[in-house]
Amino acid sequence: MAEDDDEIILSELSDEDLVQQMMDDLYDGLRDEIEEGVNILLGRGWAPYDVLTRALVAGMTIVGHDFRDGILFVPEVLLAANAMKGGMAILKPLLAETGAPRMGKMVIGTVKGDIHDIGKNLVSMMMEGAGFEVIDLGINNAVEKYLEAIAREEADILGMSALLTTTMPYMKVVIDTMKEQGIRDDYIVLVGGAPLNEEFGRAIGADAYCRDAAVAVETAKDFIQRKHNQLAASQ
Ligand code: B1M
Repeated sequence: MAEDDDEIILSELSDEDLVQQMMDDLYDGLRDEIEEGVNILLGRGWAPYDVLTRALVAGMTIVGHDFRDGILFVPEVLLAANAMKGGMAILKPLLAETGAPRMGKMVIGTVKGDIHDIGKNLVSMMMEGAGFEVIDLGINNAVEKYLEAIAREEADILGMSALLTTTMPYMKVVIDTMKEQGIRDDYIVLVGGAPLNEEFGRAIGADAYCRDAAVAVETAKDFIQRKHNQLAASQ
C-alpha cells in the first residue's frame, strides 16, 4: 500500500502545532494519537497539569460546543471522551506523585441518572495530586450509595457531580437526606458540574460550588484547614 504523504508525525511538530493537532485528534476520537501526544509533551518537559488543561480540557471544550450546536452527536462525543480518558490515564499517576501529605478523604460520584464522568474524574485526579485520598463511586449514584460510602470510609468530604439540568436537583435529595439523618454537619459537601453555579450550591445547602477541578482542590483545602482549626480550638 502506498505511504500517505500527508501523514503527520506528531513528534516532529512544534509544541504549539502539537497541541493544536491534539485538539483535532481529540475531536476525532483518536485515542492512540492522544496518548502519543501526551507522552511527547511530557517528554519535552511539560508539567502534567499543563498537558491536562492546555491540550485535553481545552480540546474537550471544543467538543462540548459542537455537541451543543448539533455538529457532533453522541457516538462522536463518546469517542472523544474515550480519547480523553486515554490521555488522563497517563497523567493520573504523575499528578498524584506530589508526595504531598495526606490532606483528608473525599468520597465523590456523579449523581443518579447521570453518566457523565470526565469532569468528576478530573476532580478526583487533581484531588489525589493535592494529597487527598479519593474514593470514587463512579456514575449514577443513588443517595444510599453516597451515605453508605461516607460512613464506611469516614470521609471528610462528600463531592457530587452533575452535568444535566435534570439530574442536578438530585444533589438536594442527598443533602436533605443527610439533614434528616442528622449527619449533614459531619461532612464538607462540595458540588460541581457545568450547569451548576454558586447560587444553586447555596440553595441546596452545599458548603460550596466548585467551578472546576482546581477550584475544587483549593476549596477542599480551605475547608479542611477550617475543620482542623475548629478541632484545635475545641481542645
Ligand atoms: Co452529555 N450533555 N449528554 N454526554 N455532554 C452535556 C452535559 C450537554 C451540556 C451538551 C449540550 O447539549 N451542550 C447536555 C446537557 C444539557 C442540559 O442538561 N441542559 C448533554 C446531554 C443533553 C446529554 C444526553 C442527554 C444526550 C442524549 O442522550 N440525547 C446524554 C445524557 C446521558 C445521561 O447522563 N443520562 C449525554 C451523554 C453524553 C455522552 C455519554 C456522549 C458523553 C459523556 C461521556 C463521559 O462522561 N464518560 C457526553 C459528554 C462528553 C458531554 C459534554 C460534551 C462534555 C462534558 C465533559 O466531559 N466536559 C457536555 C457539554 C459541556 O459540558 N460543555 C455534555 C469536560 C469536563 C472536563 O468538564 O464535566 O464540566 P465538566 O467538569 C468540570 C467542572 O464542571 C467541574 O470540574 C470539572 C473539571 O474542571 N466539576 C466538578 C465537575 N464535576 C465536579 C464535581 C465536583 C467539583 C467540580 O465535586 C466536588
